[in-house]
Amino acid sequence: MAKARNNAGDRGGSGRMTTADATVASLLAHGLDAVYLLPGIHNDDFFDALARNRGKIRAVHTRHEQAAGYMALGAALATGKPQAYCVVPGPGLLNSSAALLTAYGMNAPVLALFGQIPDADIGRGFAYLHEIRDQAGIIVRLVDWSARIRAPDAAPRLVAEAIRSMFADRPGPAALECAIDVWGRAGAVTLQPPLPVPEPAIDEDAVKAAARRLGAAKRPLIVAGGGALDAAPEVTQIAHLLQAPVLSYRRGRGVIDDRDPLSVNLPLGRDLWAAADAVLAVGTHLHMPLLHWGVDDDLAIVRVDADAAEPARIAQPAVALIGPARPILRRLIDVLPAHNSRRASRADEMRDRHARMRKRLAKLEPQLSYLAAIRAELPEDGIFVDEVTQIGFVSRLAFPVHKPRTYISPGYQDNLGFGFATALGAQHARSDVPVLSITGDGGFLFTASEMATAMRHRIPLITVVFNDGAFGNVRRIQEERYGNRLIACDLANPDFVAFAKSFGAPAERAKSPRQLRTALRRAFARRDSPSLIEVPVGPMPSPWEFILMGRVRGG
Ligand SMILES: Cc1ncc(C[n+]2csc(CCOP(=O)(O)OP(=O)(O)O)c2C)c(N)n1
Ligand SMILES: [Mg+2]
Repeated sequence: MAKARNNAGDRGGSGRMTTADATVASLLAHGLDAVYLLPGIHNDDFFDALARNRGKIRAVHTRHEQAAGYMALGAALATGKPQAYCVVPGPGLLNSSAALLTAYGMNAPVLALFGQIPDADIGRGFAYLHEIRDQAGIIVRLVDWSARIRAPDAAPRLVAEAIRSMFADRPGPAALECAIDVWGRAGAVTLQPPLPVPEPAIDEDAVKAAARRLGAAKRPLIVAGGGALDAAPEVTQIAHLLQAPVLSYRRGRGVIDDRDPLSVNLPLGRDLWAAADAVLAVGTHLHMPLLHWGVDDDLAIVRVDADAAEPARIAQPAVALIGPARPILRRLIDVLPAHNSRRASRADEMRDRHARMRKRLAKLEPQLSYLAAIRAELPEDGIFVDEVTQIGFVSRLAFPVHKPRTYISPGYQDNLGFGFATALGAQHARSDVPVLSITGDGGFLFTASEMATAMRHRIPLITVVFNDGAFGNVRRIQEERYGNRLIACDLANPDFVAFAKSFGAPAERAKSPRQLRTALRRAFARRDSPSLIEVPVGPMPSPWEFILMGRVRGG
């Protein structure tokens, strides 16, 4: 059997091979060139198949399963391509589950490969190593598509279906389980090419209705979410046709270049929402506008969404267009000119609005100055990875982004501790551009042990840890809302510079935005190892009045 496996691994074609070899060959057939993982006996045969394909697919092992999941997530978000991670069942699955939840929330093409106990005994409660009740039932709650590989000849089809599902309908993660005794089982296998992703027909009547509504609007607004990332030129072109400002917040940042005066941040977007008569919402839940800012009959909403269930969830739209944004918006660009009003440039008006907004935000110091230092040193196509921290919150409003997929933010999960490991994955998958992770002292220690992963795999990520000795956001809320009754918010920290150095990573401290710039320049010059910069900071002014804002319409 070992011989059959070796042959299959070398040949990479159809023939007699194990489930593990068939799975690796199928991943390769779909263009995957890395698996983020942490080993264990359930998956030994799969790891051995990876070892025999070492030149074609990299095995990137982490120090905790959550980081394997987050690295696959970061790689998927930075590239827009499918990425995989593999962990043992039970605790391995649960350790990675926050990352999988985040991948779901961010519609990221992450394929989770989970081990299982012996196939015949699944569900019988025999107390096998890592056994968990109804593992498949847990997985079904986390992803839209999942299956168990039960034989070698099933692997190619299941991998292909899993990966197609990640780009069809509502895009997002998928999962495959495989039992400990099935990975190594050999049989006749026919490999197969990737399955085409079905493209839903475009509803021409709805496109015309959308063009009429938007073309007639006096105060149109566009809202771009994560579903618009692959339609950046189309969104920008429609914005110019309509002279419509484009609001993006976390996931949609970069869809329109922030140098374009039509690009607006969240609070400015809310001002415009208040007076808008038509909105084009592309690949966004519209959560904040609909639930916080309000809606009424004077606002015609056109939704473009890959998920047919999404548009009517919170409020019935005037028009819903279902499918991937790019082809739909292209069609809209064809049809819109015939229905569009004559429009004067709004560039001057928007510049004026931006200037006033900058004045309102100016009190958010030192956050703005640190972000300016980072923007000055991070190249335009470098990737900024956000975190749930003071500098991160302000970056969502005021860090200029120029291209899609260069700003990675956790989306509605907003899960503390996602940043460092996600950024490691982004940097691993995009070794051609620099990646920078910002994190608080709280969030960093969620996955700080992955500095070992960064060293082991020589991932040149730059991490800036803003250290205020606290879960600062929580602390400020306790000060402001609970009469300074502090609980569970002050932190005992390591010396972060010494911590990074103990792994062999270059590290230094920067005590001002100016010092941060100099430290960043040194770090960006280094492409053979990770770098860490610790920035000691004090309490910072609250950004929340610019994020959680009340109703502006609909009573
Ligand atoms: C998984 C998860 N747990 C808890 C929280 C709640 N939370 C939000 S911000 C925060 C503190 C963040 O501390 P730190 O990373 O040091 O950033 P700082 O606010 O101090 O800048 C916490 C605990 C969360 N968002 N996600
Ligand atoms: Mg902190």
